[in-house]
Amino acid sequence: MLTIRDLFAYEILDSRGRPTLAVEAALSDGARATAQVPSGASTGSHEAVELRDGDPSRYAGRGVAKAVLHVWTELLPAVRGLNAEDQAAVDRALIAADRTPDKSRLGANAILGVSCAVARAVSVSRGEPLWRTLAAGRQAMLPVPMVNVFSGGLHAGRNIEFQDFLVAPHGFDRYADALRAAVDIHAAAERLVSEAGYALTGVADEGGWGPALRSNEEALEMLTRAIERAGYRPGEQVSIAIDVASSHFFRDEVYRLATEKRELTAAGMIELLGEWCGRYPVLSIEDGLHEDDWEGWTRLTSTLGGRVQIVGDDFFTTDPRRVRRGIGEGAANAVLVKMNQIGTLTETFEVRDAARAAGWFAVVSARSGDTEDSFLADLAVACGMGQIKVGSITRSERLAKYNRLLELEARGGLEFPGSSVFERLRGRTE
Ligand code: 2PG
Ligand code: MG
Repeated sequence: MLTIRDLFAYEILDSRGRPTLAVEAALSDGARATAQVPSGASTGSHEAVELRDGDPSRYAGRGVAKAVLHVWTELLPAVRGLNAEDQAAVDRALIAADRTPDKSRLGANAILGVSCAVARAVSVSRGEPLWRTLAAGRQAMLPVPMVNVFSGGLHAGRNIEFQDFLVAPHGFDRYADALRAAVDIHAAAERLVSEAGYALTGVADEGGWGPALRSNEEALEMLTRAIERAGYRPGEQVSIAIDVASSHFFRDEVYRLATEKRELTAAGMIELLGEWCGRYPVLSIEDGLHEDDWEGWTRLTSTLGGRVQIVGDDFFTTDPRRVRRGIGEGAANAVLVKMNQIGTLTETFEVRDAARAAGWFAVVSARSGDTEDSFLADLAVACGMGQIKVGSITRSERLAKYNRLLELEARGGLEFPGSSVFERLRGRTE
């Protein structure tokens, strides 16, 4: 039996220069591998707890020395000697060692680091690509990338309220061509923004442009023009996805769209999003309503869900229990899958399995604070749900994932689904 022999953990920095963990797992046959843990900024309040030291003398309290220590003192004794190829048993042992429902005692960051490092060490031991180990015989495929072009909200100093304006280049036969279209559109967007007289002094947290546009609608309008300017057909080859991240501008029961000069109720938001879906080639809306407005989400889904992907991120926090409730209530038709929101690979796959069984879409996603680890690319391939969201096409923590997918396509043997991913949405991608 291939067993876990040792773990090694240390503090590293993420793409925002904030501490996170790297964990190495060593197996009984000598195979070893390391995984790095991502970290979000626009977090959902139901996420598993990322343990931070709270010691103001180091990294303004954001150090993860305690989480690192927990890998040595508590997680290693819990998994040492276990069958490394039984990921579910390893993850169960990690969860049991923590003893809390939100992984707050040992830290979801520490737990996830171990979960991922063990999986990767198994792939090293077997001499197979990580995605194959993760897929464990399930159908795998390359994903359509959802690429950030304009950033707002917490990722860009609250210039506009919506957080991500992305392109989904689905009308292509190959992943490499889809990614190239995103690069062309990102460049065209820069030209359009400069021509319109906006200052561009750098990129936002996920590598997208973060100009102080006049409104959220202007971002949609510019993005549509950027798709055309780059020579692609909006809707047919390239659609728009938005991450509204609405919990982050919801206060006192209203959505405060300051740049739009509007304060909206849930009904108002649904109406506005519906209008914009009619006016622009929007295929996907993430977190269009507040993370606890279950009734509103059901209304949003029954209104727009036939033609638009309605994605829960902060709403579901990759929690199998919340996703199952969402399926029962028809509160969305898609889930954003972020490993560190829940803290183990097994629970991440549980979410994927629930989504697939319900006929939902699923988008495997990075965090705004990410690392040079390409694990997520293999995870997206292994999930086989055909979509990934990593941020923009600048900044190497993003490119680590995109480039890994280029490698996997170049090596052959994996299908790129293109527009067929979205065929259940009425008339959106024809
Ligand atoms: C999101 C993510 C990635 P964060 O909201 O979808 O864009 O952001 O990691 O800050 O939660
Ligand atoms: Mg989001």
